[in-house]
Amino acid sequence: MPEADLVLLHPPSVYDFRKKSIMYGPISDLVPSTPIFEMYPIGFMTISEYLQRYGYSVRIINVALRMLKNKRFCVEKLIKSLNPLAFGIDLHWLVHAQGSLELARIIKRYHPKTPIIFGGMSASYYHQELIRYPQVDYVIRGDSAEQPLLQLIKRIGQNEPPCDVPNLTWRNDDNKVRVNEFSHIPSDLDDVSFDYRNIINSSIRYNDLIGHLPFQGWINYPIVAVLPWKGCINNCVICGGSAQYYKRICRRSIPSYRSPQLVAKDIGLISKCLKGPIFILDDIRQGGARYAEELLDKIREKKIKNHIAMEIFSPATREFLKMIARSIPNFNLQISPESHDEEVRKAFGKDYNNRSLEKTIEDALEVGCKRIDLFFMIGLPKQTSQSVKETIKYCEGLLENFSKANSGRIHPYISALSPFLDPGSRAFEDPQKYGYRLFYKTLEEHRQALLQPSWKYILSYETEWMSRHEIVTSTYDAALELNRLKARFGLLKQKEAEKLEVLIKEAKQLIRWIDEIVSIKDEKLREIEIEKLRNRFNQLENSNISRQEELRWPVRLVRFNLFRVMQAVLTRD
Ligand code: B12
Repeated sequence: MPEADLVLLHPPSVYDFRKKSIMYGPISDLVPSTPIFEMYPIGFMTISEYLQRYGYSVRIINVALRMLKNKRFCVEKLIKSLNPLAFGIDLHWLVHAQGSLELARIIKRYHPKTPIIFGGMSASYYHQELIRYPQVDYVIRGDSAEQPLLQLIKRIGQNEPPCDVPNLTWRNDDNKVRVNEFSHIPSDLDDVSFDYRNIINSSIRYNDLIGHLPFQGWINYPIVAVLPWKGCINNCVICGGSAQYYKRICRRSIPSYRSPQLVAKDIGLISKCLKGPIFILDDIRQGGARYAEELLDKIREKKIKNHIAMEIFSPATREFLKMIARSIPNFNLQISPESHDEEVRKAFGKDYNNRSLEKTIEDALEVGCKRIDLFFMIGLPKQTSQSVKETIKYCEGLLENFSKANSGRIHPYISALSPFLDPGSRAFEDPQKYGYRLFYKTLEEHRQALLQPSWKYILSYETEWMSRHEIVTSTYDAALELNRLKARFGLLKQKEAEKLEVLIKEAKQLIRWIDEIVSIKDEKLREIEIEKLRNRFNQLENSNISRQEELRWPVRLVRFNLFRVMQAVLTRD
């Protein structure tokens, strides 16, 4: 097998989760991953293509997924067998704080002289703290690592110090931390490639399909994402990808856009090979009305049959929804009102009323939207347990009001803001102002938190209005009610709802037991008692408070056009 110049590794959230007794709860309920967060950043794809363009070979290994898929898979054996110029590990999401650092430690043990490079949103935020771990040699800051990484790999190959590599934090030979200038802030996204054929190609070259897959179950549900830009113009209080984060940490005052032609081309290429849903990340109106119109026009020319899901950050006009319907026959929407309570929504940073939300739902259903997912959250400023109950009542009202036009097309979801409050968000930087109390602030505190026995203790915050305990119990209670509603309105089969009900009640019970165990003073005894619950945790594994399958948009019967996949890989057409 060819040796890669750079090996990009995606860690599990906790290493080694297979040996630990932790009740993760519903922390990953609303994303395709398991609580191990096995999905690697989409940026792995752009990094890998960019470096290859300049003559460096890159191999992606989704270590988290390989561990999930095979209980006997030996990470150390894999690490030992590799011999690249450098290793790259993502610390994009803070939930990988423990897994990423532990994986790096193992690599250092077998390859003490091979540099280890970290990158991603959390790595950028914590670069000064991260570089102090002996297993970390370099941190690339910012949202666009391709070019700095290329320069760094060149310097590593030449055995020269990377003094001129932009956006880099590193330690020199005297062990002094150096923070290079942050000067690489590309204004557009047109020089990177979101070409999934590259990943297919790489999995063939390295004979490792699983190591390249984005998450468990992807083969049956091949969803892919396209990215119109990086950055955000909104400043939601709890979001670590808000305008404030990008400005402070990535030095980006406006988003960097990918031209509508290229986004449409990305979608066209995907639809030739994959018959699964395509998710256009972010609200395309962020780029302005002309951007949205042009993108929709270009997509229309491609005559896409795949289901396409789009996010809208605020209510949309009927005109805009009609424009989407004209371009995308199978379009789906995601909206996150966060709470039914307009005051809570406003405190979150979203200033629109329920009337305009309902009008958008009504219009979208009328113009032919295939499905609308509505996301509500628990753990928000000004939100009480009572308010959460009222949110479920509001969902009931919505399902009732739209039951005729609805026919199963409205899907409400609720979950806690978990496990961590995003670093770099307004609430994280100024918790008191927004009514938050943080249990963990540094990277090391978050790393250790991930080893706590239940998600209640992993949860990094509580609010003035809800204690950590209330956030947890109210999450389970809301889920119970919402699932009953879903069964009543035919969004969940009765049997499935009953099964979920049993699991949620079991989870609540376990949370209580863990509370009792945590209060045991003797550490050894505490560990023994937690270990006794491991089987119960395992039974709950993957079965959370909602059915992840419900979140899935339809996949056409034949999920891949294998002929097209092979043709595309071989001919790049
Ligand atoms: C798209 C997205 C998702 C997609 C992920 C798609 C994917 N595979 O990447 C989905 C919806 C699945 C998702 C899920 C989650 N997300 Co999210 N997501 C985003 C969003 C909207 C955009 C991210 C983005 O633009 N990426 C841009 C792409 C092109 O680049 P990239 O992947 O970041 O990679 C570049 C750099 O980061 C860097 N880089 C990344 N990795 C590495 C590694 C190395 C070695 C190097 C050198 C560089 C490097 O270089 C890359 C190329 O330039 C942001 C919000 C925002 N507006 O930013 C939240 C955001 C990133 N998500 C967040 C969170 C918390 C999550 C979840 C943990 C939520 C949950 N509890 O379930 C999960 C984790 C999923 C998992 N890993 O299994 C937080 C992260 C806060 C934090 N610091 O931890 C954010 C900031 C906001 C939010 N709350 O949603 N998310």
